[in-house]
Amino acid sequence: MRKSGLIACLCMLLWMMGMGSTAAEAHEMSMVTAVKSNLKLMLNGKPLQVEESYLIDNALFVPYRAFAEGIGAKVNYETATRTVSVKKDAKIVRFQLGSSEAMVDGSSQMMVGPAQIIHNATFVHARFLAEVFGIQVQYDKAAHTVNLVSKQSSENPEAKTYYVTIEGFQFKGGNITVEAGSTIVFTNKDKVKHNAVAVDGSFKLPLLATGESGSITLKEPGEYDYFCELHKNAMQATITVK
Ligand SMILES: [Cu+2]
Repeated sequence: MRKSGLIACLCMLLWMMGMGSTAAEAHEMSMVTAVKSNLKLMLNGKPLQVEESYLIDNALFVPYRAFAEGIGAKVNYETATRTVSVKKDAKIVRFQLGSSEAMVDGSSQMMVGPAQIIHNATFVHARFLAEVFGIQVQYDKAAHTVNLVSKQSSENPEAKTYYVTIEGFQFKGGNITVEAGSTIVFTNKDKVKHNAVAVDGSFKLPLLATGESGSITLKEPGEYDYFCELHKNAMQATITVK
């Protein structure tokens, strides 16, 4: 009776030790190096959906396929060499799973970390994959949002990015003159929701909650009178595109 109890105890102990080490390894893999991220991704003011994202050493890693397709690129995976190709316009980026080296149109560039598998999906550094295709990346800490702003290749090289703060029921910096093709990022700092809607219907931002941002890109020269849908009388401004 006593002996069998001791053996049972020993077995239990060995089993727990075994469990302990696998749990620790799993912990190291999934928790220490990659932390699940709750950052939102916005592309030109519209949400870019990815199933999951992770922070690895404070760098945002996203599932490469959803992200690449979201920014308008085409992806291909070659199983034999474990190589991912991402193509957008005339540019091709290739990288191998587990490697930090990427080939951009045939020339080598280093990424902050390797493309890697987390929970059966392959993740890659979001900023790298965006910037390599000329997409600007802005991190809005307050809004927990990463804003991606793409430029069309046909666009005016003079085009810039402007920022309008919505605060105190006003479009601060909202009466502006911008170069054709410029992007205007609106950020709401009020406790109530606001948006920006063009009188002529050429743009309409969704209602932005506190800390949220949305952006528009204006390509056609002209005067764009706009207002906030919820506070039409109090909030009006004009963007001039030259
Ligand atoms: Cu408003």
